[in-house]
Amino acid sequence: MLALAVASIPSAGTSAAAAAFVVNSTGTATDPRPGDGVCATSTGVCTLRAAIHESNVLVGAQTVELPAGTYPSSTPPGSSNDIGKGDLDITDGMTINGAGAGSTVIDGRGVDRLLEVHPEAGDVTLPDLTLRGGSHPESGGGILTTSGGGVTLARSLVLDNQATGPGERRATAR
Ligand SMILES: [Ca+2]
Ligand SMILES: [Ca+2]
Repeated sequence: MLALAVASIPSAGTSAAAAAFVVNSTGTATDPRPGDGVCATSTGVCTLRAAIHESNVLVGAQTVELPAGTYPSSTPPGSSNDIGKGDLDITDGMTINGAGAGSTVIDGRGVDRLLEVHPEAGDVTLPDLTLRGGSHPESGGGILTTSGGGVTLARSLVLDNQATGPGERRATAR
């Protein structure tokens, strides 16, 4: 019986917990080596954009930890699917975890929408943060998703985002 009890202990062969990338900069640089498991810009910090860039390329769903602070999301010019410009393009499942809607803010500063969740992204979860200041001339002022997965907001606020395209006006009129 003792031997059986020992044998029933779960093996350690299950996959390790998904990596968490902790953002430590309010900069907007990308990660020059995405997919190596390390979130680092060319100057060695981890920006929100670099963390998303790394998580997009690294296989599996990672968590981006976004401590209290205000993080600019968008860099000019807007309306780009280049990871280095415009909104933050999400192409893989991930969680972007804030420290609370009152303390962690992603701010579009009116440059572009904040997040674009692409068709291949799968499930994206956005707990405990505020998404504000997004603007887009067509659609998705705050978040645009074309993913078949879910975009889940939990205890998060979406404030002061606007889109001004015809589709948005039609949607609003309904
Ligand atoms: Ca990297
Ligand atoms: Ca990933």
